[in-house]
Amino acid sequence: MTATDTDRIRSWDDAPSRPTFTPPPGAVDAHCHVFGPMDAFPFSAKAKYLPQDATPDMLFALRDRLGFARNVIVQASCHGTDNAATLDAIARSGGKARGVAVVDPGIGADELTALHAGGIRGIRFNFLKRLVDDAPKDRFLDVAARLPAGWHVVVYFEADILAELRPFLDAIPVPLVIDHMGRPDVTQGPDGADMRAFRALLDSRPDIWFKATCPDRLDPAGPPWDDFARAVAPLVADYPDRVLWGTDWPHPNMQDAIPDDGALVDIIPRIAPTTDLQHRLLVANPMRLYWPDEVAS
Ligand code: 0GY
Repeated sequence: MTATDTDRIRSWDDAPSRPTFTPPPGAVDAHCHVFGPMDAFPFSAKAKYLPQDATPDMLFALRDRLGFARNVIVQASCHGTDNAATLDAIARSGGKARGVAVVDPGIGADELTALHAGGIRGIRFNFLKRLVDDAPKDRFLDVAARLPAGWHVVVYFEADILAELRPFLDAIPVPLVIDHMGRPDVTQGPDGADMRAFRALLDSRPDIWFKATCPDRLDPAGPPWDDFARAVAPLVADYPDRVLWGTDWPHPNMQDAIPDDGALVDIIPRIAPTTDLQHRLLVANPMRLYWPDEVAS
């Protein structure tokens, strides 16, 4: 191995448990990533972490093992604004994956059209300083106003900047999807300050969606992530038509606390206890957002 290979990190479990919970037919893992393979799709010079390859075949094998049918692949920050790895994974999925890109805000109409043809249905704005060097709000608003019809914007931020971000979020003229609920402190409970601020955001517009994801990132107590389940279940119950779920595989940057994907799936019935909620969370909602062409209107 070269020195570079030695430094590359692995943040996922190669042999996750099989979940006890069986997802409904057609379930969508609506937040996951691919890394590389680096030989074909090198990482960005600005990448803040250098992962081992997490390939489309690995992702699709996990999808099948966990009982899911489709994936929404979110461009990971380590690939910068070159979406080739994400597009390659979508192309290999046989129609079972769509994606969210990260673009230079100066991107032109032709490139956006090409991304649409490749299965992209949204772009991601990342405000985590440990992942990206800059997040130019003015330029983000400019590109958000030029997106192809039906696209949305995914936003990733931490709870402590939500108030500061509100004017920017309010100005985005397309639907929003908030990654990991804006990373609330789930130990505050369902009525804590972070959850109250997040609910105020959801209540401000009917077209803000969220991902009830990442107990492993949000609950410092670790599995079985009781604080996460307690804080998030009421949110899913109160906004059942605007919520998505995903594994977050290959769990970027979680190399020191790699979650078991089977255990992650088993939190679903704790945050969505009825078959009706589970169907909305895993099938109806993501299909409406990512495969509207397959949903009867
Ligand atoms: C996530 C979270 C993280 C990383 C990325 O694009 C990324 O690199 O999203 C993180 O480190 O919190 O959603 O995958």
